[in-house]
Amino acid sequence: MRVMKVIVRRLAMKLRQPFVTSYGVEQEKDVLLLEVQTETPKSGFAECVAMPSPYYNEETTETALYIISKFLIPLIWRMEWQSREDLWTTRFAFRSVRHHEMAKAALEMAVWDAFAAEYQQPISQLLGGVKKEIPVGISVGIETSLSHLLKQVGNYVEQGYQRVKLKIQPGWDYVPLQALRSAFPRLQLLADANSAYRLEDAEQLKQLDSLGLVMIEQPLEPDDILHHAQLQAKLDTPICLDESIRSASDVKKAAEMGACKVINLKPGRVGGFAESIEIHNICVDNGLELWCGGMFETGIGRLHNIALTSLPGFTLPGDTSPSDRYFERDIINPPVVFSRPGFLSVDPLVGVQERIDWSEIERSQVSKYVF
Ligand code: OSB
Ligand code: MG
Repeated sequence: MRVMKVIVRRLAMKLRQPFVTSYGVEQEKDVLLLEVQTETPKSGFAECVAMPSPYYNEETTETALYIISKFLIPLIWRMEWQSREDLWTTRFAFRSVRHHEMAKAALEMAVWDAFAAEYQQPISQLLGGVKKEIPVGISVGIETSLSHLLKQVGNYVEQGYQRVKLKIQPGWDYVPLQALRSAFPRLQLLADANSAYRLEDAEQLKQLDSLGLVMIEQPLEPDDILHHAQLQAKLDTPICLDESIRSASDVKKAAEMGACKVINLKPGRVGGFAESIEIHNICVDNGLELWCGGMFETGIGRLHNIALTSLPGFTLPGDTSPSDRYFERDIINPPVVFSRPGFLSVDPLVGVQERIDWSEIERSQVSKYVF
């Protein structure tokens, strides 16, 4: 398989409701959607998880667009993929570009998706997936009202979500978590701080130990694996790393240092599927719990995350909620829905092309670049 053409579409998709985290508010989903066309021709798709502002990490939609068009696409023309093993060469070719994992992931995953279409193999099977159905959790943004939060979470629990993740920051942590714990004593509950704390806040975070959280996600700064290890030594609650993990090598370092017990894997954050499989294997070998996170993906990224979650080492429900969590209308048809409350089935899809809703893509498209 060779790639003859790359089409980059930029879409603006309305979110159902603004999503608030410790780093800011998202109103609209700014999507870079990549399509790679092969000789046959078949098309592979993937979306970039970079956001408009550099608050989650330093990449943005604009930097990703620049890196993809100026540095990554030129590397693709010389490549050829004939076997599943060849899919690891994309990641290798991209190594000359430092970091920019979100930009790399978009193109790398589009190549995997094209390979699935070209050789008519389910993407989940290509990745090494075994599960037919996966459990799902939900991520809840920062709220101002406790009663509204309780109502909202009650609604999610009723819908069947298998666990609830609450975004926290100093001033919005113990009180809402404690309220959720007393309202839902047996709920799998976790907190995501998106790096809003410092090691000096250890005592404040230690208070959360009494709430039986399944984990606390990314309490400290992204580059600070060392202090996460020091914090983990003080906490009973397992630490989960999200922003700190950009590569398999980061997972190895975190495991060696005892910086966490859980990994939130987002293929779009670590440079794509090949790196994700390696991370999965390291987690299995080191006894780290693993789940698949999300970045408000459209159905295309969602289907890819679900396919990845079908690998055996994903031990906990992910943030791979159905399409209607964020979008009134998704760009895939049918949208992602529960197979039964709290679960999603793994579609044996030979590339997401089968489920693309072109009318929705056209409706939300703001620009298009052809390479
Ligand atoms: O920290 O996990 C995060 C969304 C965007 C960026 C970072 C994060 C999130 C979420 C929502 O928590 C996950 C989702 O439902 O897609
Ligand atoms: Mg997170």
